[in-house]
Amino acid sequence: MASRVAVIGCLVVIAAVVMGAAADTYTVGDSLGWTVPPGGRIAYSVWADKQTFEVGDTLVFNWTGTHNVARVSTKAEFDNCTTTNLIGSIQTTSPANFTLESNVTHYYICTIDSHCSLGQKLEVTFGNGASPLAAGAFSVVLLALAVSLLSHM
Ligand SMILES: [Cu+2]
Repeated sequence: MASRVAVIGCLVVIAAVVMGAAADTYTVGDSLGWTVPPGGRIAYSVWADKQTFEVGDTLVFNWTGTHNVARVSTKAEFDNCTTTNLIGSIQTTSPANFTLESNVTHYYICTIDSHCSLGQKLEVTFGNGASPLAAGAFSVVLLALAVSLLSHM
């Protein structure tokens, strides 16, 4: 009996860990922060390639000095550093948090002077990591297992 309780306890903990893993927070550029990168835009491409972004994750843009963060909707705007179709408002206070709310490529640029053309831009694409949906489904399976164990006690 006690072992069943322990098993159920473990399942609950595992479910909590899986649910927690479904939403991560990323500091854009890590120690570089959000700035005009010394080597051009490659800095943020390299940084983004190292991450496994998932819907529900949060990006935190940290900066000092004069910068901002604007989310643009198309690759053309991103490439040309134009802001004709902003999604939401331009964030002007650091740290600025953005949630990756859907499974589409997210584009962020700084609109100050020529910062964007100089490489202060970030493109976020989604990889093959477990989606929140998969994590949710896994949790439901664990819950069903726990309920089944309880009903046999
Ligand atoms: Cu800037």
